[in-house]
Amino acid sequence: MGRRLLFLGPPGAGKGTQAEMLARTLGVPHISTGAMLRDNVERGTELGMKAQAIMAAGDLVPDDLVVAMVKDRLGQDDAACGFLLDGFPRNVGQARALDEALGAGALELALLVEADEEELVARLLQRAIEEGREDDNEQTIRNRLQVYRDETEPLVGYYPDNGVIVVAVDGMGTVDEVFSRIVKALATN
Ligand code: B4P
Repeated sequence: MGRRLLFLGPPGAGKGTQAEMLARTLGVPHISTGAMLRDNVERGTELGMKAQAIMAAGDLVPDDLVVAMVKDRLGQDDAACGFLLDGFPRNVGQARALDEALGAGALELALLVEADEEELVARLLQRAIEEGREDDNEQTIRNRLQVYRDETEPLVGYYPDNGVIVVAVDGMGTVDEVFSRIVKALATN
């Protein structure tokens, strides 16, 4: 059985970047709800049409839509032997839905990647220049950070209360430096 992990952390902390590298190293699928939603927007699916304006404002797409999408993805064969969730769950309601779908004790560990707020904003503004993502503008970035504090940060308390350890990793520094910290944290947890 491969590992069953999830990444927590504010936008810009490097979750997506690190999750992709780690999933490759561990040989498990990288399941990013942000990437899946952006793919739906690009393809103009019904889900994409519902999600587009919400994502552009930096708000959370409704739980029922995201939970159905993740359940479907976790039901695919490649996720039977482990997975790495990135960007999901985003609030306590999603975390409860995931617990229900997987059954108690299925999640092993949550990695919490953190960085200073100025660094988060700088990285996302840099990505705006490089990739032109619709939600990487200053106003939306500030909203995403607020949504993170209000909705997602409570999971840092929720998981230990529900038997899943949360391991904090310093997300400052280069991508490789952060990755080594993650590998080290996993070797001892
Ligand atoms: P996400 O795609 O999850 O976007 P994010 O939180 O901004 O983080 P991301 O993973 O992209 O950034 P990262 O820190 O890796 O979500 C986008 C939107 O989708 C949400 O706002 C919401 O609307 C919707 N959504 C997604 N999941 C949802 C859910 N479960 N429920 C409801 N709605 C949901 O990296 C940022 C940048 O930093 C990158 O450009 C990277 O290259 C750079 N970077 C990384 N590490 C670095 C380092 N060490 N040094 C310098 N730069 C670095």
